[in-house]
Amino acid sequence: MQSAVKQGKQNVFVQKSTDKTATIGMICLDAPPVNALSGDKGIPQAIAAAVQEFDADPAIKAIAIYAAGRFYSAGADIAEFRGNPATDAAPLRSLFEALDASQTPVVLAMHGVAFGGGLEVALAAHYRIAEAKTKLGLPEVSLGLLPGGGGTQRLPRLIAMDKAVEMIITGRPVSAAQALENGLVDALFDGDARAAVLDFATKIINENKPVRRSRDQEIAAFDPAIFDTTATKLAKTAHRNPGPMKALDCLREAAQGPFERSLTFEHRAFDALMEHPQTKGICHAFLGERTAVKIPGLEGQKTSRSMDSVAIIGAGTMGVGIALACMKAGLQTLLLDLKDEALERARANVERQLAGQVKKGRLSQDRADAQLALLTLSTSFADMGDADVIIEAVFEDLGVKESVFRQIDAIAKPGALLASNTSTLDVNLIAAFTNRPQDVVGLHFFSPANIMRLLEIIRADDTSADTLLASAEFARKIGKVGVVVGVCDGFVGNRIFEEYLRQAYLLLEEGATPEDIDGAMEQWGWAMGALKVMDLAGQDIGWAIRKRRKVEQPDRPYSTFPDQICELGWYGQKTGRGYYNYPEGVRGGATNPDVLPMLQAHSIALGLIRRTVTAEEVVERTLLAMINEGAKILEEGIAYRPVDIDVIYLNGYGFGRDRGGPMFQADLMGLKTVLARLEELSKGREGWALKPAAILYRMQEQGLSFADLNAGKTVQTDMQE
Ligand code: 3H9
Repeated sequence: MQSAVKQGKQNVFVQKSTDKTATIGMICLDAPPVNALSGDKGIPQAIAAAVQEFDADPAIKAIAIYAAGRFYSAGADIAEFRGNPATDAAPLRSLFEALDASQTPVVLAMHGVAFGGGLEVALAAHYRIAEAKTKLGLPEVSLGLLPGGGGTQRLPRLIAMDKAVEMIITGRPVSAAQALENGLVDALFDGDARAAVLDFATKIINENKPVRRSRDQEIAAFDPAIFDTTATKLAKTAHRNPGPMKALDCLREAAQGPFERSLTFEHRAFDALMEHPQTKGICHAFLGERTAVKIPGLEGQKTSRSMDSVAIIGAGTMGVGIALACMKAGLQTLLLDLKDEALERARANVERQLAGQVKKGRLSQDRADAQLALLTLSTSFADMGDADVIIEAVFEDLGVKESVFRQIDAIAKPGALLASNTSTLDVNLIAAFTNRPQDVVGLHFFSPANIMRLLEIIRADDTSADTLLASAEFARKIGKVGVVVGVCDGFVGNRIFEEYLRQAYLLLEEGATPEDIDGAMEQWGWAMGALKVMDLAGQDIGWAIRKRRKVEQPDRPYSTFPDQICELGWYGQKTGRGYYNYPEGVRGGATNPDVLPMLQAHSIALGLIRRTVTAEEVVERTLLAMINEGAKILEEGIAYRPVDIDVIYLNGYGFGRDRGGPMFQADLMGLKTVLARLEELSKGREGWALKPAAILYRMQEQGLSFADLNAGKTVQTDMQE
């Protein structure tokens, strides 16, 4: 067999493979890391050109497409979705046209992952084969999109309509075995994709198989009721993600045909979604989560430390949550506490939580047992000497932390990662309790620590680069989104949350009810309104912070209304009463009828005439407060990039994924509007709290958006100018 007749562009390699029987045109996609079909890199264009060139060559009897690397393809390049559908989608669409036009049979081999546009290229090929472990999917709806490369039109021509609806509407991939069974692929293979595609192409030549275009196939008979029943199911979530319902419309059109007409319908629907602000928000979230975990200046570097065992000091709720997360990741987990009773309670809690997961079918009994076997409990601090990572999760008091860190310093092995789970204290002070401040970092988990994906990694002044890399690796290992931030009161998340809450409380005083506030936020996209969050977290925690603030920041007064709630002992869910009542069996809380009269009296005492507060006002004021504080955080260098703040809010605070995060929202509003609204509001009641951050003015002068800062542009200071 001869080969390597011709080599093509950078990420697409073409060659002819000739044996006794025939010549096959080979096209190999090689674009690490995920073989995304980047139009900017000319990938779909190069494949299309190769298909056309091979098709024009009478010696070539079949065209074979396959990919090199970890897997076949993750689909279109999401980073190139700039909201300009005419140009963003054009290169891929030309490739589908080239495949449809080919008079030479095209065979395509998939391995590992075949997603989105990648699978759509396969659907447009004439024969498809998949390596036995491949996952095949059209996950576009999870980005707020729909398969816009003919996927909604070709898939139901290859597999039954109900299966196509299921795959496209849920975005869930199918296994290679399922794909074979439902007719999505023609054969499975083991091993090398190049060899397999060559074999299959040789076979179709030998068997004289024809060109077989999916577009020409008939949709098999099905029950049309599937569209209405699916639409009813989707109606509940359509306001959060427009993709699935639009995809369903395209499938409905496919059933009407003809292909060309319904394909145009699909393209238009896809193009409209590309410009939809919620779709943009979801795509920003996807890429943001992969950006925010990278530490500027340390990209591509790895720690040499091992991260296989962890010791957690403090067996309270947080300690148990962290332990569960570590056990799930397969780490040897040692839970330490001074008291046997605390450890007994912790073990019972761990067992209860694992049993709960088994009962819900989320975990097998075997895996639960295996996780439990990783847990050791001890009252002896000496046992933590071998741990790779030590996490302190004790009472939030500097004196207590000092005593714990002095013991850690005495016992921990050299090179161990020493972490505090403090949410409020200065990590520099904590690091100074040890003789190895370079190894000390803050790891701020969010409750429940085994569920919430966010981990704020707090770099203190002396934290070494390798300690940051080790912390990022640890976060990745236990399935968290680890975002590095600097030291300040509340770090990034809680510092912004405080300003957001301040506005919610001011609005309560001005006329809103808790239901007005939470209803507006939840309708807009938050998983839970601010006041319900406080009821869930425990009002006493916020009360303690406000008492501290009163002393530390007397010039930044807080509403005293939440204090009145706390004085009554209404700490929220744990006491059965807070802003809401929590009777047995009522999920999410019921109206607390005593709150409104209390608010009315409070407003009178402040000399305020209560007014109607609209949902728009609630959303705008709280969001502007977040954006403004986020801007200050960037100005101070506490967060590296605006997208880090977005990712913190998406993963730790229930900010709606379709809303992309507060800084993304600022760009949607436009800096001019943000500044104008902040200036206006800063003239009003307690306006000091919304005085625009200086950086916002500089950004406006220099024509910069937050997206520009994410892309690496910097804001010039006056000194630099
Ligand atoms: C589409 O196809 C539209 C078409 O229907 C119509 C067109 C007309 N693009 O997740 P990982 C990057 S829409 C660009 O950490 P894993 C990612 O940012 C697309 N970049 O790896 C990261 O970058 P970095 C439909 C992408 O092994 C790196 O690759 N497709 C894309 O855990 C590694 O990613 C999807 O929705 C992309 N499509 O998981 C699939 N995908 O190196 C989305 C990844 O800078 N992707 N990157 O950190 C995935 O589900 C996972 O990435 C995958 C790999 C399972 C593929």
